[in-house]
Amino acid sequence: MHQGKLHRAPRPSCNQQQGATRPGAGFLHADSDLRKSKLVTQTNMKVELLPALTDNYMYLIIDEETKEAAIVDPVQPQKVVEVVRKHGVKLTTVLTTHHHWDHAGGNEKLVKMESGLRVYGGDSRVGALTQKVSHSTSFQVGSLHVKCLSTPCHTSGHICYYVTKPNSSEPPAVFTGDTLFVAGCGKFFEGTPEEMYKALIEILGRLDPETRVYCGHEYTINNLKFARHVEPNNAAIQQKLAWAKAKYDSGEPTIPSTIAEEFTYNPFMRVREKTVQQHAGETDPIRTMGAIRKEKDNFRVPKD
Ligand SMILES: N[C@@H](CCC(=O)N[C@@H](CS)C(=O)NCC(=O)O)C(=O)O
Ligand SMILES: [Zn+2]
Ligand SMILES: [Zn+2]
Repeated sequence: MHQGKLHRAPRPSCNQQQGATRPGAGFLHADSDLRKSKLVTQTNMKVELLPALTDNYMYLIIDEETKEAAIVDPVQPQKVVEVVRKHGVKLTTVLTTHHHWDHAGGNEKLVKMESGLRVYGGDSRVGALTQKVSHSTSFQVGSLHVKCLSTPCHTSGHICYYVTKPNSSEPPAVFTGDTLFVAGCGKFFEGTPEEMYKALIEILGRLDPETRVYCGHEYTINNLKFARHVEPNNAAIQQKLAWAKAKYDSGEPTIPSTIAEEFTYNPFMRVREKTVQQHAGETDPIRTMGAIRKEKDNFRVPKD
């Protein structure tokens, strides 16, 4: 049983403008408490995955050299403050992927709880914004280097954050919000198939293939069921789905993946493949992108 076990609560879609502390939000917390956090440890950088709301993730990024930290999409500020205390690090930076309430809805409260925060984002609609960024804007979090990647489509101001440690052999990390999910992508609320093609294939697709992908939601199982519908004979999809179901059953995240892996099972990263184009009845990758996104918008996810 994979359907409805942890994700049973009804939830608003992410484009609705709501406060993260709206009345009646309590029903979401039980679900989020069943989901385990996870610490990814490298020599230079730690990433703690923090489940939030029903299926969102916040990410605490720690620079091991300076113990300075950044938080990605802190929709539940109280949880963030607790984890920052637990690690004994100095939180200086908020990285906001986009203005939707389930990502940016905690910013105002967090800046009241922790003073002196720099709040980055690519859209004036982001709450408590102090640093408006655009494509290739770069800055440091301690000794870590952060490069902003503009990926408009889900929203017009969407930013992905590419984090590296200069002169390190360890893999980089990219925080992709609602642009790239494990095995899927965000809905095209404010953009076109051409823009998502550019985001997924030309920007994210050209990062170091070993880059770890940290996305905004735990949608992996549903995404892989759609991927299987698009490419029924793709063994990478079958394998990843079996693995994701096992993870889900133990409450563990299916995140991160890598850019290289995404090219093997994510239909939106595979729009140049004949199999995906044939499914869409198209011969052009951008038209294929538009067609499969439209199909997924109306896809009824099977029980298994
Ligand atoms: N289909 C989503 C419904 C929620 C939704 O619309 N999520 C937004 C991000 S907040 C989205 O872009 N989803 C991508 C998709 O459904 O493929 C789910 O699996 O729960
Ligand atoms: Zn979202
Ligand atoms: Zn969104």
